[in-house]
Amino acid sequence: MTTSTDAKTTTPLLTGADILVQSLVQHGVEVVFAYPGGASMPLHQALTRYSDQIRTILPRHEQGGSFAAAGYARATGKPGVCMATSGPGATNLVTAIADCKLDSIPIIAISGQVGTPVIGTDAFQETPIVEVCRGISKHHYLVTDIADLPRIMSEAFHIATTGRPGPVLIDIPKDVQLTSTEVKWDAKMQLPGYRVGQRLARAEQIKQVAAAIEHSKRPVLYAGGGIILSDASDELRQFVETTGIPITMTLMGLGAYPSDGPLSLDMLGMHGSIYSNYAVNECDLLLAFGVRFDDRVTGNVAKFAPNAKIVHIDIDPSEINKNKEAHLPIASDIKHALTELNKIVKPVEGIEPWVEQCQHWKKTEPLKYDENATRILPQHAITELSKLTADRETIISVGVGQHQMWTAQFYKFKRPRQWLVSGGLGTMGFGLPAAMGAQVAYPDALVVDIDGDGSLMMNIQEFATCHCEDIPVKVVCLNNQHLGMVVQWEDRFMGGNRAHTYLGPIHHPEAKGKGDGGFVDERYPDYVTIAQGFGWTARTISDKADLVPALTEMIDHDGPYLLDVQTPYQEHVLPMIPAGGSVKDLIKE
Ligand SMILES: Cc1ncc(C[n+]2csc(CCOP(=O)(O)OP(=O)(O)O)c2C)c(N)n1
Ligand SMILES: [Mg+2]
Repeated sequence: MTTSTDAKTTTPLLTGADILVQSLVQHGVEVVFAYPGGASMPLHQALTRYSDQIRTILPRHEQGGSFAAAGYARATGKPGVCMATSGPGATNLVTAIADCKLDSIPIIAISGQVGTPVIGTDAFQETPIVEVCRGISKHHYLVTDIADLPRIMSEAFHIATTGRPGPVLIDIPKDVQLTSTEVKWDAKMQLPGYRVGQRLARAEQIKQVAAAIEHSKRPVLYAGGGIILSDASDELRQFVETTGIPITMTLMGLGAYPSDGPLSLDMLGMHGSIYSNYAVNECDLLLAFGVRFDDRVTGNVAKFAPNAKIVHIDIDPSEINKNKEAHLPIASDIKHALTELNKIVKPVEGIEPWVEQCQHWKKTEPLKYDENATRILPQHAITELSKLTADRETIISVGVGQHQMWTAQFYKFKRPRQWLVSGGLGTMGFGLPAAMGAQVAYPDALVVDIDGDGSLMMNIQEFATCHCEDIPVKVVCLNNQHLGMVVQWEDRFMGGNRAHTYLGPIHHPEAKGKGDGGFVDERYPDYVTIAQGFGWTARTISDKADLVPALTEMIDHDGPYLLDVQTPYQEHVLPMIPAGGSVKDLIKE
């Protein structure tokens, strides 16, 4: 946090809007994704006065802007900032705020509000956005006095980025934006109940963990998004290397340890690898680091790691013993805990047979698909993209559905913050704007949104933002003409009855599941024409032989590029442990 005493002497009077924007500058903000309206126009006017210090990007929908802020935050670790007007603008931020809450992503969402004299009167474009977001934000402010603004800004950035990170909403009425005051930048934060600094594992707790490791014969490390959020990937790698313990990662934890690393068991859970789920099922010690025992990981929680002693380390004490009771519960920053553990742990004696067993499962039950299929299978497209981009700085985002799970399975992530996924909320429409935000942070990186045809549609208007703001995002649309993941559940659990999961015209036989079961050539909509209409370069392919050349063309292209890949819809994401099930319910075929 920066405080400026100069400002006190040189700018005696500043408007609320200028205080807010100047405060963003002081907090190191480089970019704001902001869509204007009546109640936020003074903020936008102020943004133009600081345009040499902050880039303001106009998204084409506030949901796009807020997911771009989230993508920026996920890719950089720095807080992302988005802004909207009151009423409909503010409610359009709600989904991304909820998304960031569930995935612990630091964003600052700023909304204009109607003037303080009319708050509560159902004034034009009034929504009580603080009330709406109470349960889905880490914290929230309605600024009623301009004098509070510098303190609120400091608190908001502090809360968003410390402890377990999360979204903070600042709702600022128009009259507070317009009024002027002599600023006191050095206002102290007033957060008496917020004491994140204490969450560090104590020396005796670290010793207990080390002892548990020493006595185990079949340990498994279950690592999650907390590793990435606390910037503890290096410490984690060192820990794995020293101890020799096999590691599996959650959807949010992918990249914490390289998927091609010698001890990687890849992702666990509902669509995780068979070998990771076997390993967790049979381990005698589960080291749950920066995770929350999400139901998509555990299935039937009573049957999850049934024979294991459980060490759970997480920064948020409310996660400890929430879903699964831990034998060694520790509320701590995981980077600190790993740093301390690394000082005392040794190679675990006698785990060789266990490591061999894990390698055996990995070899005999790999993640797989039909490599000889005549059509382009989505898994194949992802595998080829992974190979083609392995040696360059690449960031991958996804929508939600089958394509998301296949990307988690088949893209070889090597480093933290390379993988942008809406994990907890599972929000379709996340992929394109998240990629946009990451690309703004890293203009020279290759940023690819591997999307589903359904998900892409949900924020497709951001094609315009990418074109107009020179954001050279690439999109690989795995187009199966269906809401594939829902189709998969229809096929597996509902007798294949199609219930509004076909994305083409309703008179097509496929809409009722009455197709001939073959490859469906008709595609609706025409994504290539749409993308071209937005100024993108675009191409569609359906022949397998075209895949690698087309991916290469996309990667080498200078600006935004859409590659529409026509895939069959009959593929299922496997393996699968049905919701609420356990390893014994695992579906392999
Ligand atoms: C905003 C939102 N609405 C609905 C869902 C439920 N849902 C989960 S996956 C899915 C299908 C996604 O289809 P698509 O993007 O084409 O991906 P595919 O599964 O075909 O790869 C749906 C409707 C969701 N996750 N998010
Ligand atoms: Mg689809």
